[in-house]
Amino acid sequence: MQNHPHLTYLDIVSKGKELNSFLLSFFPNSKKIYVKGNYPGLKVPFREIKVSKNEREGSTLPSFFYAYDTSGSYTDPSEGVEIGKGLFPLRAEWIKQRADTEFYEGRFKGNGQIAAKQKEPAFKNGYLDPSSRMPLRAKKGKGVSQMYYAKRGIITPEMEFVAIRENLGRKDFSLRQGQGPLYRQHTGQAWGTSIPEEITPEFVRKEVAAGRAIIPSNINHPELEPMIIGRNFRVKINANIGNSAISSSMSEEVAKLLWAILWGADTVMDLSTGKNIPQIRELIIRSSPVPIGTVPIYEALEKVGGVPEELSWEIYRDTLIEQAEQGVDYFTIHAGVLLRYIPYTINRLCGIVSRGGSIMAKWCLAHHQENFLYTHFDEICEILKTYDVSVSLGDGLRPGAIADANDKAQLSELFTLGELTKKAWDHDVQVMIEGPGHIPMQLIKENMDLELKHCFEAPFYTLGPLTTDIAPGYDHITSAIGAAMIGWFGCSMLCYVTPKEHLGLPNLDDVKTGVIAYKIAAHAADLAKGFPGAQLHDNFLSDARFQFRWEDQFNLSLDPLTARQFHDENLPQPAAKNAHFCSMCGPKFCSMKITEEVLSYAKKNNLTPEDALEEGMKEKAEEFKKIKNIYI
Ligand code: IRN
Ligand code: FE2
Repeated sequence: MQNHPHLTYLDIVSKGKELNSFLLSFFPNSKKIYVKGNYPGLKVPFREIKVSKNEREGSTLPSFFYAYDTSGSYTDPSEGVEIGKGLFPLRAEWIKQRADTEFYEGRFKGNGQIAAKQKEPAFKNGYLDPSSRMPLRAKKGKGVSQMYYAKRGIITPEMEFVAIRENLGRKDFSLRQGQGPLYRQHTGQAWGTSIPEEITPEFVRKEVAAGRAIIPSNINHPELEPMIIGRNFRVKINANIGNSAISSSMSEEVAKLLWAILWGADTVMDLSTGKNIPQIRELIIRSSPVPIGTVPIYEALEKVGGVPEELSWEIYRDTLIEQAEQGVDYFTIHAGVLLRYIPYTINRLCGIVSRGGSIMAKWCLAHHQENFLYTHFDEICEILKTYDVSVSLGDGLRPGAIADANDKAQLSELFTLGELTKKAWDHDVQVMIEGPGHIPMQLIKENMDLELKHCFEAPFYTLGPLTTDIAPGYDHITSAIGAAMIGWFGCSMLCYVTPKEHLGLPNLDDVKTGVIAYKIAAHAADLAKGFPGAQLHDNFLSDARFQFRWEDQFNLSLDPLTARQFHDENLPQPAAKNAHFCSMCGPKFCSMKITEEVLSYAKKNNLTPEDALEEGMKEKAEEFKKIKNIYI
């Protein structure tokens, strides 16, 4: 990106105590604030963006805007977070209070040995001592998942936390009580959804109980700041990170995690293959305030030397338990790739493009047996419910070319995912459904409608979709178009695609570009759905733009430093920050400046705005006539 062309992961991981100020420097005039809940000690983070005094007459707009904040305590200077130290385990007490779990000696010994004969892990100044880490599991006969509690009418602190988080810009902040254009909000079209004016903990509970939303929150990830994925909530985005056999290191992946959440990733998936998978994951989970997802079949495959035929249920099961003990919040499981569907992919232009899907297809064909993820699905659910790991049912047969969109292989798998959804719900396991892929625009809505119908409204989580295949190097754009559409139609989470898609492993710049492209798609969808409060951000920025409050315009944007740099390329002088024009049109041709003049003309001459426009335009016409040879 423009403002840090040579940023490498070392620039992030070597910051030490300066990490906070370094990360905060990308958001001038912003500070971390917390909104308290009813549950003792519960506080929900937001990023407050301070704006200068509003000059609009009669404006009651406050001088701050609260943005949804995914960056955790990395942007809270009072926390003194450093890489490797781990985060404060804010959920530890909530989980303990439920009295439904027990510590036990787990399998993972990657980051120091578990102290012998200890009953509980040790904490130093409130922080977990990594060398004493022990996993938690459900006590025998107890349910621990958010869905378990939701179905029984119980509101958890996690539910209250997400309710406050989603209520941004609503009554809590008294931002919608004003009058005039700043408060104007378009009505949206939320296809088949019913988003309430106020999101209450009880509304959250109902959505989770119905399976329409999930709160991925493994009991072994106490550092997590809970978030919700469902179509009656803000559209979320996921960023994929992870090393491959040939590229990238452990600290590089942690740098990507911090970078992704700084720019707004709501969840992060660690797709590491190659060496040190458990060690990388441990560092990522302990450092992450957002839910972490994985595709466990990748690690299982690594264990058998990369030969899919050698995979077995036992190896896979052990991998699931190890990852659940570490605190992975959701697993992608390709249980819908059935043996009989594989022949449907033969005549495709691009065959099977899912990594997990192709591994399972190879196993099924080699053994001529049904997919063991499908045949052992109940046992998988038994494991997931012990730790409250959510399942993301993988789309192993998604289309990988525009020509293959919505074909028999893809849709057959979708119907099977619906069948598995019901099974998981019987175990109180939280479910979301993965979707495509490569889909032309006219076929996107059908995907959403079929998913809702056949998967009983479980949240949809799609990869893009890419709306054309002709732009390698720009697939964050080809896919953000599809992502915005499907988000509007009801998709709950959008898996980002970076400019490196189909070409190579993304670096830090690609991660940022991908996250910002998807923040745009998700927010555009929230606007179109008429999500209460979403448009307020736009109104704040539009207002700053119209009043030529340049600094505010930069600071309110998704990427303030880039916006500022683009502006400064032509007009670097400090005085230009107050100028009522920019270098795009220059002082004489700025439409906003002209309108501003029209309005003040009206005031001076006691005209209605319509008269003024007429009068003002006549005057402007005269002015224009005086400027000669403007095109030469
Ligand atoms: C999301 C929707 N469909 C696929 N995804 C993501 O793609 C999935 O969650 C994972 O992060 C990534 C790669 O999955 P495959 O290729 O193993 O299916
Ligand atoms: Fe692709």
